Amino acid sequence: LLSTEIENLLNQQIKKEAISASLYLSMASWCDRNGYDYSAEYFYKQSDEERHHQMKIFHYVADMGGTAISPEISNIKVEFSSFREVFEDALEAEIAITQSFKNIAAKCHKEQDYVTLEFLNWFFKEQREEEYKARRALELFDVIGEEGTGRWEIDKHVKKISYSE
Ligand code: OFO
Repeated sequence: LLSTEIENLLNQQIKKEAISASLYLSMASWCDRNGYDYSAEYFYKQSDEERHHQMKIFHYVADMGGTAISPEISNIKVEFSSFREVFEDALEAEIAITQSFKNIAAKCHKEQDYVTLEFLNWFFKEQREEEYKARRALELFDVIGEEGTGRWEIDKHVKKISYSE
């Protein structure tokens, strides 16, 4: 059984994952309408993954006898001031999510909730990958540069970002 505090933290995390899914969808839409097709594809996929994270935690709470709460989401950013800003926001969001998981894990340690701690391991691995991809994307802006056909070139390379362990 989950403690009330851990259950609350997990429900907050469900909401954060839902916000991430929504934010990535918004980023995909922005890239789509601004002609960055590969990046749009990248963010559509990221959005699906976040939905998967959300559901993974949702089922965990439910399976552990808790009340999984379907979150209300509002105020998702629609406009971005530049192509680069989209990726900067993505990295910032992933770093915040990693920190959030660390806080839950710290609480689990304190309460000796080793079952939830073990469940969280999967997410730490996942975050390592997500942060890597977001950083890699941002590096493209520095390596390739945005002048001339730079942004077009960056978009093409976003397609190739992959993570190997
Ligand atoms: Fe990328 O945030 Fe979910 O876990």
